[in-house]
Amino acid sequence: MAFELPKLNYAYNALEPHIDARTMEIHHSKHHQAYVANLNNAVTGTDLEKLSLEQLMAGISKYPAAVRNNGGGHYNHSLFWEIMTPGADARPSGEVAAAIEKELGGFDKFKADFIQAGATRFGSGWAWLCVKADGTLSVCSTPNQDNPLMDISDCKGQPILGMDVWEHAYYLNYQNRRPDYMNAFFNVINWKKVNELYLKYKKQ
Ligand code: MN3
Repeated sequence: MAFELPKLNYAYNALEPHIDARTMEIHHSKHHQAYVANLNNAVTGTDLEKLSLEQLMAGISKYPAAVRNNGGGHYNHSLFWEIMTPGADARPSGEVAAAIEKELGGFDKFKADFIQAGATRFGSGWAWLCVKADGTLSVCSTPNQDNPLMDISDCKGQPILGMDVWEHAYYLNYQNRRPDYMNAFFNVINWKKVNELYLKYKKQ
């Protein structure tokens, strides 16, 4: 079963003015599409084609770099599109909001720490909010297309929110101003979806 580019639940221009339509279109239809195509090329005809994306992530240290880079790229972007929405709430609600309050020092501290994780990731990578194995939340970042599901990651957990800090995610609209993009990202976070993912993975 070949991997496929997921459809977005909203139009390319739906996240404007925070994320512009051209960036969204290129990011989804070119960058993400390329990760999907390259992942399929890397696994087709090998034993790996029987594995799910999550299974690939869990054993990534054993697989070729093309699987790590493109499998990570496919996983990360699939989550990224889901945790953004037009008409986003400014702040989290529900149980994830309570957990952010209790475990991460409150929303303002979480936001500062999350943006700091993205700002201090040199070059390309991602900032994450994860549910760790013990069920508590953590904020961390990974380089390139790595993610917290990968066995090689020094930041491990189940990601429930991810922010792409590759230049391709913001350069057309924000040029080199990564902090402006990261602050704008907080205007499009689908907190209902993040809470849904929190409830799903906290139970495991
Ligand atoms: Mn990207």
